[in-house]
Amino acid sequence: MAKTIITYGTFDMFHVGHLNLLRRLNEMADRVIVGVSTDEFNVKKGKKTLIPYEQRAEIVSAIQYVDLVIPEKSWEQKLSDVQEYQVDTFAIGKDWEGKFDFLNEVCEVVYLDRTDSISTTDLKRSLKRFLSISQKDLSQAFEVLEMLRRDLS
Ligand code: C2G
Repeated sequence: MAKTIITYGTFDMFHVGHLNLLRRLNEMADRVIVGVSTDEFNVKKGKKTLIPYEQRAEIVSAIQYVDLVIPEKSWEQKLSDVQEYQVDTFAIGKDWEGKFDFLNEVCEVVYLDRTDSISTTDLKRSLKRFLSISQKDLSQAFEVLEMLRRDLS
């Protein structure tokens, strides 16, 4: 019997942590379904995203490990999704450990190790730092790099 697994997430600024999780799901089942949080639902989650839902869903559905992308619009939809898609396993990163144990009534629940040292929050922080560098400092930095390049060549 083909095994179906489901997960949910925002997947904003898609990175290797997201990819590793989806690859793990693909190793655990025959069919991988991903609920991508809509922009409206992220507002309810208190999350601001850089990439709009349509693009995040398109990126996730283009990942070879993913068979189906559905919109995640509410916290409550998981129970009905498990029934609708005849899901065997619900899996998500350990940052949600224990939060979805109630799903044990209808399917297996698995919390997976996260990929260390990468997160959308950190990427946003680095971007903010990078963008906060003044034009003057940036051009000075480039001048120094240019001088170094000339000295080394
Ligand atoms: N993840 C990971 N390693 C990282 C970063 C993220 O394994 N370094 C995993 C998370 O644990 C999660 C998935 O990637 O399982 C997607 O992460 P987010 O986009 O941050 O998802 P989140 O906003 O937490 O949404 O109903 C559940 C929510 O939709 C989860």
